[in-house]
Amino acid sequence: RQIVLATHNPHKVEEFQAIVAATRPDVEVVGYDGPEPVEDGVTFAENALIKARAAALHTGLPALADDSGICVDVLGGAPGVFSAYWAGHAKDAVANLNLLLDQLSDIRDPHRTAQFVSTIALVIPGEVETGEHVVTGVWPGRLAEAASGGGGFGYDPIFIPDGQPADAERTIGEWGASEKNAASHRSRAFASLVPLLTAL
Ligand code: ITT
Repeated sequence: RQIVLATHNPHKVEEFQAIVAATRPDVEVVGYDGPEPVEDGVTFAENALIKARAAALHTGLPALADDSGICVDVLGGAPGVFSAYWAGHAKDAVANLNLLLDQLSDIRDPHRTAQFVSTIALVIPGEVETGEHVVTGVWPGRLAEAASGGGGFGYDPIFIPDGQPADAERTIGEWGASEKNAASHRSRAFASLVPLLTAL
């Protein structure tokens, strides 16, 4: 069984390969290098469907796409769907993260709460109406006041997930890849998708 992953973000490919292997080792996640559609949706679900539909159409394979981001409560859910481009058009992860830290420079705990959100679309070609599925995973936490750790990608160095021992809290940048993949918004969303993969 092959499934194409409609992303141009190599970090997402790595994470999905590990997450899928843990539950469905019979499914091979293949990369997608076809045309990149314009992501002009205003919700994670719209953008995930835009990406998955394009890859399913182009390859004829079942396609998965993740649209994700960080939603900061005190900013009304921003950056949200604009997370990849928060500081401009260049998809510059360090600039994005620094801008977010600046925007929160006057905000102290307990008001620095945020969630990582991953919405995954699965599009199965040929299955009109029943062939599109959308699931979401949310990972609650808060933003650190400074970046730490070199692991992961994007906003990982400033996100402190809930549920850690109070005297040993770390950002995801300080977590290992397998630790992140066992707990993340992406793996939470994928867990909801697993029952739907029986159709593959
Ligand atoms: P594709 O559209 O090609 O999949 P992308 O990186 O542009 O790649 P999105 O449009 O979904 O994907 O943007 C997601 C952004 O949200 C990503 O670039 C990061 O800035 C942030 N993000 C999402 N998941 C994250 C994670 O697990 N760790 C850190 N930052 C994350």
